[in-house]
Amino acid sequence: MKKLFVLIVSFCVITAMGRAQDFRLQPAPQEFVFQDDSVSVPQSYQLHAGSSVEGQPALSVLNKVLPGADAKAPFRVYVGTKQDKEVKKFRKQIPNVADGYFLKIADDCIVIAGADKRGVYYGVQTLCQLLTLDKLPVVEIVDYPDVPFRGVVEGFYGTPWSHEARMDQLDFYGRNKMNVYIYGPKDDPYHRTPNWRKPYPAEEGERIKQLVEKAKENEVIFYWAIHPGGDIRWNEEDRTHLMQKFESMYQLGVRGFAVFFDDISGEGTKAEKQVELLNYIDENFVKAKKDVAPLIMCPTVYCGAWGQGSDYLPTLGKELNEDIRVMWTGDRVCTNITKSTLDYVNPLLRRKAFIWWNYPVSDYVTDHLLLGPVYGNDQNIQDEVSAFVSNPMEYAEASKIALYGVADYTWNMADYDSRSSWEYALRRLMPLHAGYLETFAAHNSDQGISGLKFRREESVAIQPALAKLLESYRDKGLRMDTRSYAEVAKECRRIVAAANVLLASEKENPALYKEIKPWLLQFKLVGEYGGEVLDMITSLQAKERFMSSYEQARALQTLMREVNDTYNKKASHPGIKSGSKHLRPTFDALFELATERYNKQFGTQLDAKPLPWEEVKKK
Ligand code: 14T
Repeated sequence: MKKLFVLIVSFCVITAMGRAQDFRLQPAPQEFVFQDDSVSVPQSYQLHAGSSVEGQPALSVLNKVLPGADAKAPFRVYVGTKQDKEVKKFRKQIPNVADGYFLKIADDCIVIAGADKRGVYYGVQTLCQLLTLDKLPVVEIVDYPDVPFRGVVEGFYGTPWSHEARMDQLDFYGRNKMNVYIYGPKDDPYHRTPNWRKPYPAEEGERIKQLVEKAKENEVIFYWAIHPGGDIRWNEEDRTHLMQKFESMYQLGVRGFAVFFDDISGEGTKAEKQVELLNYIDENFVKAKKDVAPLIMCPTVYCGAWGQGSDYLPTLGKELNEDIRVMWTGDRVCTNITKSTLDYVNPLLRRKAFIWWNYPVSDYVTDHLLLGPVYGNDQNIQDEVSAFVSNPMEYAEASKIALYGVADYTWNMADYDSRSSWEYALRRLMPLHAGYLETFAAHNSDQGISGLKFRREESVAIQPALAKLLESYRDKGLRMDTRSYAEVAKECRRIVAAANVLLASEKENPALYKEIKPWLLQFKLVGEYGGEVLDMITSLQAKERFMSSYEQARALQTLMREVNDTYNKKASHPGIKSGSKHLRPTFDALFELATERYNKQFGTQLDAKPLPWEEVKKK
């Protein structure tokens, strides 16, 4: 049913395009037919643009990537929405889904026909991706999103993103077909208690204006969220404060509003009071303005783990105006989104949940980077959610590794492939050194033990060898599994090489470099440590060699602690962890075993206990 078109697979693009081995359209389109043929990129063309796209972002991007509009050129480009006569002939091919589009590339024309303006914009974005090839493939694409609203909620604790990072993110969302950005950083005082009642100082207001402009250029809805629940009084005065704050944001150009009631206690948590306020805002502000997007609320009970069986969610479900969107993080604060959590919450809310996915947010494990693939969310929930937004890390550039995945997953769930989506992201972030970045990301993805109990895979490819090496060395000493030994040794060299290359590649992606540098320093030490530990276990008989590796390994333990103690000090979980799920624990265990064996053999008393990342706190 889904693939209406015969799918002549994408290697046709590859063969037609020569060098484009890694070429991939992402987010993956829903339906496409590539002919085994290609056309040169038109140097000039007759533009037939419908009136509904005049002055719209779709056209300005098109003009940028395809300059050379010329009334006399033989090649034609038709652009418009289904209302426009310019694309009338193709009306039947336009999907009847918001943000959908039909894109056709033929030897004499290009057609970009959208269900709406944003659909046209996305058609142009797909064309932009195809324009990275030397020649354009002859193709027809029918494409539309599975989830109507896709994007990001800047909703973490810790240092909010910089203005520059946000500007860059909005461009990134446009390119990746994400259409919402919700501004709600916990540590902006004007978002939350104490200053939610006050308008922004002029300079900060100016920046918000710029963000709104930038969002518009990228067909992104800029939502501004307020978090009043910490000290709100349910009286007319505070209601007026809130309305005035929203009005001041409206004056700055904001056309999307949200109210967050998460992580509070006391007065602010009362469902009836929240409902009364939200319905009031909905009727007297959102709907009264006529040009404001649907109101979003984050409930106090925002996941299954908070208050099962209370009246809170049913009250929201029954009393909230039906246009108000209600956020939900799943069965727990940080977890994958399943069909079953939606089967639970949607009937209570009497609407489709607006998913706030707490990944790759790392504010509860700030000593870890979460750079792994996006996986684990059910791939059949497109009809049960009204939106799906990701709460990222305070590291905007590094968060893109996950956000590429979220954009791909929310656009086309059934076809989502976490591994290829992740590899695409790594190539986009560091095209010249993607393989090195992959090594780093593969070993920096798990949160470690935390109160929120969300874990990710880490060191997936080498983990079996690590386990086999440790087990066989424990049981059989030097008659251990030599193949695993060799694999692990190779991986240690790969780690050091990746760290060195990335540390020397600041220019390729300066923003990313700045964010991940302390973890690169730590990662390099982990690789070197592994190498020394491997030397220890094969030099048990050779006293001098063993002692030299032992001392190196000890020194590296100290240096790893030093990096952990030096960087990222103000964080809630200070320090720098790398390879903490499998690499470091395996190396520590091997270190301990080898040292104990040496002690036994030579009657020495070398300290066999590895120095942990940090001093273990006494209770
Ligand atoms: F609004 C909610 F959906 C939500 O997730 N709120 C916060 C969010 O700002 C934060 O980034 C996220 C991850 O830490 O989780 C929520 O905050 C918590 C929740 C906890 F249970 C912070 C610490 C907790 F122990």
